Amino acid sequence: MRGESNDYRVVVFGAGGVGKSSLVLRFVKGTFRDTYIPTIEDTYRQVISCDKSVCTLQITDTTGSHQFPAMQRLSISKGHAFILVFSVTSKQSLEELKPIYQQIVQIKGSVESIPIMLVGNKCDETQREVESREGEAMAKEWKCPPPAGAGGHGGVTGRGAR
Ligand SMILES: Nc1nc2c(ncn2[C@@H]2O[C@H](COP(=O)(O)OP(=O)(O)OP(=O)(O)O)[C@@H](O)[C@H]2O)c(=O)[nH]1
Ligand SMILES: [Mg+2]
Repeated sequence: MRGESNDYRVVVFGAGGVGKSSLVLRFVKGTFRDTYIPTIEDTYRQVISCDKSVCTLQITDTTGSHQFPAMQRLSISKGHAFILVFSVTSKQSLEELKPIYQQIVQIKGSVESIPIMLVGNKCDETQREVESREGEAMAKEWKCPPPAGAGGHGGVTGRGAR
């Protein structure tokens, strides 16, 4: 966790409908819904204990539509860590993460000290377009930790985050 301020901001990016809000709501409220309500932008605050101190974790759930580039830039500037979500049912959704990653690199200067996690969601679906190894290759290229959930535990949304 970051030093003095104890305020830690995580931003969730990804194409429309990949399941960003589902992941965030599962984490924050423990719920899952089947209905799809597109997000403009939502922020959740949680007070958590980390390394024996109390921190405020602020999670920003962004829009998957590319209508608000200024909001995207602002979220990147303010963010300390990033979760990049794609759906394993859509190769396009993995492609759409590339310009977002590039913009993080551009705005932050260097991503060496910035935690970035790649999440392949909807792995419960049978119509797969992205294989695990493709996600893993992308994670390696971007120096992210291995894709979340790899190793076979239950998933994050309660459906199929991996
Ligand atoms: N099968 C399956 N469906 C999921 C999963 N996660 C989310 N969904 C469904 O996918 C749809 C879109 O989920 P959202 O979480 O709203 O997607 P989003 O990325 O926040 O979309 P935007 O806010 O428009 O960018 C909803 O109908 C969810 O129920 C999953 O792991 N598996
Ligand atoms: Mg959403």
